[in-house]
Amino acid sequence: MQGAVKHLPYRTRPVWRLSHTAHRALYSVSMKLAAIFLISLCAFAAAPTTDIKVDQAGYLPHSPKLAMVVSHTLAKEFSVRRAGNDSVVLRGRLAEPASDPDSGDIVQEADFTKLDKPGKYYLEVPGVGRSWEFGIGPDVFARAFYLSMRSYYGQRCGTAVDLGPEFPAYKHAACHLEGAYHVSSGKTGPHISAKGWHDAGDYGRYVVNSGISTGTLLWTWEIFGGRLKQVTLNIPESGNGTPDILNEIRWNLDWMLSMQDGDGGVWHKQSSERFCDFIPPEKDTLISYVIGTGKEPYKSSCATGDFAAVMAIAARAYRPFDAAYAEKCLRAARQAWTWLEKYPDVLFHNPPGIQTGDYGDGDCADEHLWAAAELWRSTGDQAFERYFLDHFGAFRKTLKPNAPPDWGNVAPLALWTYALGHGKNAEAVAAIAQDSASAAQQIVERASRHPYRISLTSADYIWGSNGVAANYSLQLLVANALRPDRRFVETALDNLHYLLGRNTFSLSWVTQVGANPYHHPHHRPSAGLPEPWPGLLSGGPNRGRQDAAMRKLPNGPPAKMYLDELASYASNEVAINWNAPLVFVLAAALAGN
Ligand code: G3I
Ligand code: 9MR
Ligand code: ZN
Repeated sequence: MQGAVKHLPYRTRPVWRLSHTAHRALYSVSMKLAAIFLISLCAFAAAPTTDIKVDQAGYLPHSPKLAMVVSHTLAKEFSVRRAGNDSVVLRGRLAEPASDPDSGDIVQEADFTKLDKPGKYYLEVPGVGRSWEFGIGPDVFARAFYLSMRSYYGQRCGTAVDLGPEFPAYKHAACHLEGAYHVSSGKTGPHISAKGWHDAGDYGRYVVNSGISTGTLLWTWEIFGGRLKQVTLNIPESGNGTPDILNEIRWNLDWMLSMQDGDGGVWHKQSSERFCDFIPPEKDTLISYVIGTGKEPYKSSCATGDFAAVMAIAARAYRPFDAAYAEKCLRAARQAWTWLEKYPDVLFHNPPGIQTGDYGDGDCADEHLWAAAELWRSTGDQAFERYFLDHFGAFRKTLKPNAPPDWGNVAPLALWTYALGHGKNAEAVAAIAQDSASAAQQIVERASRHPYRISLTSADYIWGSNGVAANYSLQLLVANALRPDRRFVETALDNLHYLLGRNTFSLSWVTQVGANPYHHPHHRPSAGLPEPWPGLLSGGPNRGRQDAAMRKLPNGPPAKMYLDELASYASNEVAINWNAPLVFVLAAALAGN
């Protein structure tokens, strides 16, 4: 265009000859229009495609870097371009297509591991399009860590919450300030309603799920604390001399402590009789009941076991910062243990009239073992170690490649804490380390054959499958702590890449993280906001399709059984026990390597 104007000299324009100034003005306007046209053309051509799947947070400089391409054209090549100036920084060939039966996708890998220069990039595949932007750098997961750990502050019950100027509309007034004993609890009258985190998209508080969530976060501190000490979460306690991750965890420990009865037993949950509507927490006026089993001894063994384990870890974690609090936690743990010894098999199921979360585990022997192991690790007392050594053998089989820990299965945590704490019985420690390494090895091998490089099996696409993926990462990272192996860490990061966008939907499953995050979690406080509260992991694909929205979804491959819809609580709710292993793997990734 410029050339065309140039080779028509002014003089040859007889009819509408313009003054020099007018011509310059017209020229400048036409150039601007052309530029706008070209820019909009580029922008149009450059809209990212879901066919190229990247971790939208990014990749660590010295770790493997893969993107997955799913296209019908079966492209051959790809390039990586620098965001901002679009220069090509690397070209490569796509791998042979591989079929993934879990998603039905034909996947080609793009390997750009060689690229280790920090920066912002995107992938381009001729005939397919361009990817969302991602970073390479040692700190690419810092923001995701900050938001996902800070999301617990957003889940706080019993206080006003305000995410501050960065997230102006994200606040709620103090909620659920009054509690009462439900008839099933064995007591009557008012009960204080103290602190805690809302479990998920609902406002219930459940000790079993709080247990594994808080335990996982305390382990995050214990294992990666060196890297986390300085991380501020911008919460009300920030700057008080205690690391913020411990400040946040304490909010929930305080609620758990309030759930212990005078005899040491711990009630299973505190919630309303039914789930409230989609209203902000402070508008929920349903009575918040302490709910028990309905008959003697009213408290449940699984809740009491989890409680004992978590309070024992807390005793270790808070000792350097607040010895009196640590002591209080330890005392509570010991009392819970005593109760558990007396009542090892009291199961919980929702009593009549209660429709909220059940977390009804059919066997509390693993919670018992976890309590013993954590109490031993914190106190060194022989009685706890003896219990552990007498019972751990039966649980060795839980260290397997297709069942990472979850709220109903805490036996692996028991075994690991004994080994991580250098238990006195060297044979037991060696056996646990060996079992863990061998399971991790098998996960690595399975994942390396998976077209998406993830640890999930077809059977793992259950309610909270994204939590399963994150817990595989936890399992691999603990195995790495026991028997260091680079591949364990890399496979753990592969699951993180899956959660942050390298999946069949090209969705980042953490709210407000990445360029293409999911938008509609089943999360009451988020309803009606332009974007959901930040840092929340979606439950993810669920072949069980246990909600009405999902039942309308034609049955298909399990990894596709997901809806980014508010109504889909079985695939798109958020929960503290899924966010916790996400925080764990993000903490591992924080240092960058
Ligand atoms: O483990 C089995 C598996 O072996 C089987 O193949 C599969 C078939 O569907 O089911 C698996 O069990 C499922 C289990 O989750 C897995 O953990 C159950 O069907 C499923 O009903 C169960 O769902 C639980 C759900 O509550 C319903 O009770 C979820 O684990 C649990 O995370 C979820 O928790 C809820 C709380 O109740 C209330 N607050 C929100 C929270 C998150 O959605
Ligand atoms: O909101 C509830 C969610 O937290 C639970 O995980 C889920 C399953 O127990 O139930 C949700 O509540 C729904 C209820 O079960 C059925 N009616 C619709 C409710 C959602 O508004
Ligand atoms: Zn509340």
